[in-house]
Amino acid sequence: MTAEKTKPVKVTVVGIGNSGVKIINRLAGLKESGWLNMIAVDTDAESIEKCAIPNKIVADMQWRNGIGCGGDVIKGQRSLGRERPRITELLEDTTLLIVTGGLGGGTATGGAPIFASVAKSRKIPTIFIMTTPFTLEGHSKRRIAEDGVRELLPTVDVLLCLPNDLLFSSLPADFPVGDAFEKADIEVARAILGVSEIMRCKNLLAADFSDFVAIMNKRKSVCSIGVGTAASSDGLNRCHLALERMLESPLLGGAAQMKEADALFLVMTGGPDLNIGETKMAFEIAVKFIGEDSKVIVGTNTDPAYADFVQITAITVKFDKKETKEDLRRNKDFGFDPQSSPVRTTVNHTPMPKDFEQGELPLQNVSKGIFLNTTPVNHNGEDLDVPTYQRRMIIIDKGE
Ligand SMILES: Nc1nc2c(ncn2[C@@H]2O[C@H](COP(=O)(O)OP(=O)(O)OP(=O)(O)O)[C@@H](O)[C@H]2O)c(=O)[nH]1
Ligand SMILES: [Mg+2]
Repeated sequence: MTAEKTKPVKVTVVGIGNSGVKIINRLAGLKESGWLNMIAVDTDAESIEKCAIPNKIVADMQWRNGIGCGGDVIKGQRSLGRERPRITELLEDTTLLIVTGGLGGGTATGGAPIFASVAKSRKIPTIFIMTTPFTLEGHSKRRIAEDGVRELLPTVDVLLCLPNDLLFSSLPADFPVGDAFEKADIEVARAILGVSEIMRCKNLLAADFSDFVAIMNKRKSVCSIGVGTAASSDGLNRCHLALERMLESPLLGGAAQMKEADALFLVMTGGPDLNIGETKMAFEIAVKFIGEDSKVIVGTNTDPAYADFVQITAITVKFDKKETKEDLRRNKDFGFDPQSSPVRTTVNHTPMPKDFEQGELPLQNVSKGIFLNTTPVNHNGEDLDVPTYQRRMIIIDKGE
């Protein structure tokens, strides 16, 4: 990491697919995000059209014609695969790549691994901050998201899955749907901003990004992110307020999550007016929320864009005592299991709400075609009368 330290920091944030593009749009709307290199990528021309940032591409226009992937992961994979040269060019000089989008859709689920692969070949560290589908989206979306996680896991440095259910959990039932999506997207955008600030912490920080990756990558862990902000005009003690808001952040999981953490990253960003007294006070209060044996890494940074404003980001990491990342890659059973740990799919992630698990439906949709009324031909537990593509669950790209 020594070589990186001498290079200017260039954090590239890519929003992929409809959801990713909306999040990047929200991120661009935060005035503190001006230092980030933001790129919007989608196979859907309309979504790109609506996006206000200058760096945007409609992927695979020649084959997809700007109509999106309609939930087909293979199409997403192929479309973004064809954009490899353009992606490589876009990531030029990038010090850290952050990718965001919604797992469950075709473009983001299929395309995100292409970014991971290009970044890996260019030795660019990566953080993927992906949302996972709402429970109400059903079993098939969840499966697609799980497969997406499995695909990303071997290539990325850090994968944070933010459950959409959690993003909406703090809102009352009568909250307008449109506003709820906007709020959720801002929450994800804030989390991205908070995580990227780790790259800029010059003061007090006991570790750099390589330590961050080392801690996150050590073994399977449960992570949560909380971001709190406050302006000087919000009250007498803006740091206190920001801390309170951070603790209420839906993705953090409350003070209990901090208490149980094995490691805590705490990053405070403010304008030139941020003084040492309020920084010290905020860190001292925050540290009271965590256990005695936890490793704490704190950092601060100032930027004129944060004038009269403070942002406190907490990333808690709780290691799984049993499973290492290697175990997890080998493990074929990637099902979301809210009982043993909130999400089993990711190395690094936020907790899934208890009711996320949807039971297997007793449906059998495998057709035996013309072999319907014959005695099954079984080999190694497989019914050979069922077409291979159905037994292996291969998705056939019909080129639509
Ligand atoms: N937080 C949030 N999540 C969203 C939003 N829209 C969709 N999602 C989630 O993201 C997942 C993927 O949806 P999209 O982003 O529309 O999919 P895509 O990547 O564009 O893929 P295709 O449309 O199939 O090409 C969905 O299953 C939802 O869980 C949004 O506005 N905000
Ligand atoms: Mg789309």
